[in-house]
Amino acid sequence: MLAPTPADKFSFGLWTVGWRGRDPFGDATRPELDAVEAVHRLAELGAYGLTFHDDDLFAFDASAAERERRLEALRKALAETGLTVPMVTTNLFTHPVFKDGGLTSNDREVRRFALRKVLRNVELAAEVGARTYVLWGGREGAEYDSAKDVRAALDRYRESLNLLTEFVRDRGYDLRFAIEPKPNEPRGDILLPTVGHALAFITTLEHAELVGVNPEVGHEQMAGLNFAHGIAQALWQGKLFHIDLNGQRGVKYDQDLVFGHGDLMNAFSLVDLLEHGGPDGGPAYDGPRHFDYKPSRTEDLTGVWDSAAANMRTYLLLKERARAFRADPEVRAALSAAGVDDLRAPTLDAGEGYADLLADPRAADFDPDRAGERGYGFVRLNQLALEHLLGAR
Ligand code: GLO
Ligand code: NI
Ligand code: NI
Ligand code: NI
Repeated sequence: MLAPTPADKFSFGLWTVGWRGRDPFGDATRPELDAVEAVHRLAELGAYGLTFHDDDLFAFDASAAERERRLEALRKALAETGLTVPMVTTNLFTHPVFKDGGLTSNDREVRRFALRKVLRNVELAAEVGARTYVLWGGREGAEYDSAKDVRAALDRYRESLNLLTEFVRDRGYDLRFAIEPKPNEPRGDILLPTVGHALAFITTLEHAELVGVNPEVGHEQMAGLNFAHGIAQALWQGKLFHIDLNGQRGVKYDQDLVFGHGDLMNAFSLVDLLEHGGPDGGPAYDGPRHFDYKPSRTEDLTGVWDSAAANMRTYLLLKERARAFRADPEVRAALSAAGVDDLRAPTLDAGEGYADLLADPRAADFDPDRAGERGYGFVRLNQLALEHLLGAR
């Protein structure tokens, strides 16, 4: 039960286990990891998918022959292991050309170059059978308010997304886009900083049905937000196309810790939500459980694979704990005492309008002072959750 299998749909970015530990203050602490080796190790550990940026696989300026050579090696490793590529993404952040962004750079020629880079890689994504194309706009933003016309930048973002959805429709690709919000880092302020901003932006697109979100645990927590709440809203709007799981401890730089090594209580609620849907059942999430973490810089290669395994094991432990939480009759009683089920009843009767509500003959019976005395028992419910999480029940 705690041994991951492909049915669990765990996937990893090639840039995660492949991270060499280079940070703004220090050099790499680990050797380069070959994509073929990564595929084999991840498959052995029980993962089902590998994801990558174009530049993770071949150098930014690789020749066509070099690209093909790398791709062929990857295809072979995938065929040998049965690992899939559920998602592909573009690197629009490493090369200096993207210092002011890709799709929203102030430089029009840079924007055209960035769009071509994405289009070419979307072709590759379709070829390797990916169903989701992630757009993380790490450089789309600014450090200085006067340096970026945010409204024009959003126009350009929209223009790009409209072009991309037209492209996949024309080509008949079975591929949807997922925007990954992040509040800051590497830019001082990044456009579409939270799940909420991205969901609102998506409603303005020509083919909004092809665009959803790829929220990352740490990114929302860097903005001080409740990740599980953001995911609940994305599910509610049918927009949770993909997810980046990791750990973050509070409002600070992007830590990319192992899943669960940050806010464990919220990770518990998250797994409960992803696996079971709301308290009444659906809608749950059936896409890849994708880990976007970084094996800490202190780790050697053994530590890399230990940390990869830790992500999956923690997820499965939380899944088991969430199942026990839901099955506990005391929890069910506490949920009902807390009124959690009652929120699902519409506030108005069928066919009732504001006039009926205002004229409700029972209105005089409601005593706000008495209602204000009610204790909801939320703390007791939360303690039950914590005890299940700790394995104390
Ligand atoms: C950085 C992001 C980044 C994206 C990746 C996929 O903080 O999390 O790793 O997830 O580029 O588009
Ligand atoms: Ni991230
Ligand atoms: Ni992160
Ligand atoms: Ni991410």
